[in-house]
Amino acid sequence: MNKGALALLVHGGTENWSPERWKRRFDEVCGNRRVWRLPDADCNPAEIHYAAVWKPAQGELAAFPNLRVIFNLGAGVDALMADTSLPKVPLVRVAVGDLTARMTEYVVLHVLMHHRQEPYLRACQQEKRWAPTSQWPAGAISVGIMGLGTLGSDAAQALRHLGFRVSGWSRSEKKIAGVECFHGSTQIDAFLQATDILVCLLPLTPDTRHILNRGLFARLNRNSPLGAPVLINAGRGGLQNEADILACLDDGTLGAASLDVYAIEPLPADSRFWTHPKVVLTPHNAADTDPDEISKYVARQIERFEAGGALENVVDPGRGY
Ligand code: NDP
Ligand code: OXD
Repeated sequence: MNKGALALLVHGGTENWSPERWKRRFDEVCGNRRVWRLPDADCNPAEIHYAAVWKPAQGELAAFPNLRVIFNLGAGVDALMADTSLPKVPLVRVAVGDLTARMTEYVVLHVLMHHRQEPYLRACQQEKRWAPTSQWPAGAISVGIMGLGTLGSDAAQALRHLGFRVSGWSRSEKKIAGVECFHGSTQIDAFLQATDILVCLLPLTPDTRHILNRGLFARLNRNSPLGAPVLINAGRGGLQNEADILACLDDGTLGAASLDVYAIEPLPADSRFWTHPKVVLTPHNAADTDPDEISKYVARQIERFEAGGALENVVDPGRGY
């Protein structure tokens, strides 16, 4: 197979998604393959065989008639799946150790933050108030992870090593040492009833949209040392019903929430999440994709594909992830 040119379409809008930064990395790892940073008036769309993208505009990829593979530069492909004109070529997503390790750091940080009552302790510090509360061991807390894929299974293992009781829920059956695994709609109730801290690492698909709602929060365990269940969502904003989260925090159905993702990003200035005393908020940076590692991952996959090998981490369009 002849060497095809690669088009880079990066529209993240944040420092990590600076198109210049990605272009430099791809130039370094692509040898003599032509890398176009688009838009570029000199680029002939017919010469583009590969596209490496983050948040391309709807319809933007349909402009390349000879595309062979699309590489999403992140793990979640929901934005691409929503593009009805997406070319019917393999779509590859990111699944690399660096991204996984970053997400596990985020999950461990936030589980520990709630387990060790950090928001309360920081409030005490602000008020110069010496008011220790009793602590409990990690083994007294059950963390339930929705999504036992690349990210969820790694976070589960890390939490288990810290001594938490860990369970997980996925679409298909799983076996992970030391983790109680539930799957499908028939086992979700049992999963939720045992969960004190709910971590969501699901992809956003038609099946999972707004899955984090009042009906689900009401089924979480209410008898843990934490007092009320805690939600941690680093999957996608579309997974959560935001009005339900706020109402459930206000009426005590939820004790606290760590949120990294939102229905509208950047989070609008008038969102109550910004100032809610029970919300720990981060700006969709639980796990940044690192241009160094990801550009090498894409370049390796293209080399192998052109040599007749198989692509890895190809999205199943039927499942949507
Ligand atoms: P994977 O595809 O590896 O795993 C997805 C998991 O979700 C699988 O276990 C899958 O089940 C499960 N799942 C999917 N649909 C359902 C369903 N309807 N019911 C039950 N379980 C379901 O994805 P990753 O772990 O790599 O990533 C997960 C998500 O994390 C991404 O899609 C992205 O949205 C988000 N993300 C967020 C980041 C951030 O910075 N906030 C960074 C990176 C990713 P099964 O195993 O049976 O297929
Ligand atoms: C991703 C993300 O999906 O950063 O990789 O959100």
